Parts: sequence; C-alpha cells; structure tokens
Amino acid sequence: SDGDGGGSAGGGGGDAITMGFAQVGAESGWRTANTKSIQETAKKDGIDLKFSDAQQKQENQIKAIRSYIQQKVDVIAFSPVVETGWDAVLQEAKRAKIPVILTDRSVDSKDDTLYATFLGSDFIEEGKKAGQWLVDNAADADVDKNGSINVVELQGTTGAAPAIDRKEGFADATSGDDSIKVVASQTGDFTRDGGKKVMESFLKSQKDIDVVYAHNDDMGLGAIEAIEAAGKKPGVDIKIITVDAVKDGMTALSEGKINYIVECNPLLGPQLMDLAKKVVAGEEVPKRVVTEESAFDQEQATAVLADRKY
Ligand code: GYE
Repeated sequence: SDGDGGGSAGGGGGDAITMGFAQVGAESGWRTANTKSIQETAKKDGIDLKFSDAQQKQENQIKAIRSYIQQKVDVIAFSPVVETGWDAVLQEAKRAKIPVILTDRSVDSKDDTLYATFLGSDFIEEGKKAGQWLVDNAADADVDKNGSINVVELQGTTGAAPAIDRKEGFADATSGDDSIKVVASQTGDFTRDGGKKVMESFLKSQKDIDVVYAHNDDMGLGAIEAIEAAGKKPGVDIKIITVDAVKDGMTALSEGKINYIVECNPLLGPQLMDLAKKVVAGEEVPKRVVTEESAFDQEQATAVLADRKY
C-alpha cells in the first residue's frame, strides 16, 4: 500500500489493503445488492474501498481504473460493462504492477495475463436453464394452443457478457424444439424502464406473443407493467421467464406474474475480498471462480421469499 497516513484498519500492524472498484452502475436490483455486498464486506474486512459508479458507460469505467492506477491502489476490481475494449487500460495496470480482479462480468481478451482471476456466474448456464424450463413446459407455454410458441426476448446491455451469454444459452437449450421461435429480440439495457418500453413496442408489432424471456428481473418487471397496461394478464396470457431472483422478481413470481426465474447471485463481496487478500499477498488463486446458484418456480419462490435478503 502507498500508506495514506497511517490509521491502518487491518490489524497486525500492516497497512490496510486499498481496493479501487469500478462498478457498472445502478441499473438493477441485482446491481444494488451487489454494490451493498461489496461495500459491507470491505468495511467488515478492514479493506479501504475506493468506489465509483460508471453509469453503464465504458469510458467512465476506464477513467476510474486509470485514476486507481494513478493513486497506486493495491488491487483493482471491476465488473466490465461490455466484454471488449479493455486491453489498453489493463496493460497500464499490469505495467504499474497492480493486480486486477474481474468480478461478475468478464472481458473478451486473448491475453489472460491481464487479470488475476474472474469471479462470477456462468451466464451461458443461466440461459440454458431458462430455455430448458420452456422446453419442459412447452405445452403450457403455448398459450393460444396453435402449435407455435412465440417468444419475445428482452436482452441485457448490448455487448455485455450476461446479455451475449444468456441469449446463447437460451437459443442452445431450445434449438431442438421446432415449436419454440424467438420472434423479436431487443435490448432493454437491464433496466425496468427499458423493459417496459421495449415490451410496449413488441405488443404493438407482434400479433401472437406466448412468452417473454427477459435477461433480468427488472426488465421482466417492466414488461409486466406494459402487459397489464395492454389489458393482459402477465404469467397467464403471456408467460414470463427471467434471470436474477431479486426480491421484487421473487415477489412477482410468487404472485403468479412471472413463471420461472433463474438465480444469479449478486452477493459477491465475501469471495471478492478473500481473493483480493490472496492476490495482494502474492498467493496463487484459481483463474476462474464460479458462483453457486439455482432456479425457482412459483411454489419454490413462495417458500423462500420471506428469507430473501435482497
Ligand atoms: O443479471 C443484471 C445486472 O452482470 C449479472 O447485471 C449481472 C447483470 C444482472 O444489471 O440485473
């Protein structure tokens, strides 16, 4: 550490670890829970956290990372808003000998020496779980019983790992069932408002929608508003599948307005701080750490809702 005037919080006489964290934004319930987990764990572990919110803009994240390099933090962690375009700034961190931990989302780079480890979910697997549920519930999901299941897809932020991978996993899992067709697919930027607006336009342009597949709960919740405003019953007239399982999503699931949610765990703080301590101490860490998660139907959501922390 560069030692910013003593006052070490990390017992044993050593300086506290300073972490620069460049967050994506505050676009969703998932992100809010993720930020809280990181801030609370840093505090608990005596890690001096410098935190910035990039408002979903890559240029802001790059600026934040450059300022952390200048401040000579001990470790940089960030959740890359999109997959590509990181090599230059990551090379700057490498030259400054500051280790980088990717958290939640990964980068698409040929050079894996540019980061120490990546902690986060398997988004392709999440998309597959969503698609598999639809395959398993195809008869029920064909709401108008005309033999074709028309799906509209609300994609996450364009170019973001979870948007690319959740689309791919879903397409993969449903590819063997010819009755399932994605008839429209557009980004709602992972926000409630985005999901609502895109769903409004889908409801106008698509005559026969059986299913909404939203890449996160917030966009699904926005779609529910649009569906209700159009005089239809979400979860009944149009089935809804989402990803995340935050409290608002789980509430809608238990009320029957969503039909299935694939879990994506935002509580990455404890694992992130453990990895940071090891990386700063020069210990070896696995290059990839996958978080554990499950999925919920309406009954299961009702059972766990009261204990849901986020
Ligand atoms: O699913 C979504 C958020 O990167 C896993 O980002 C995260 C995603 C999450 O905006 O709600």
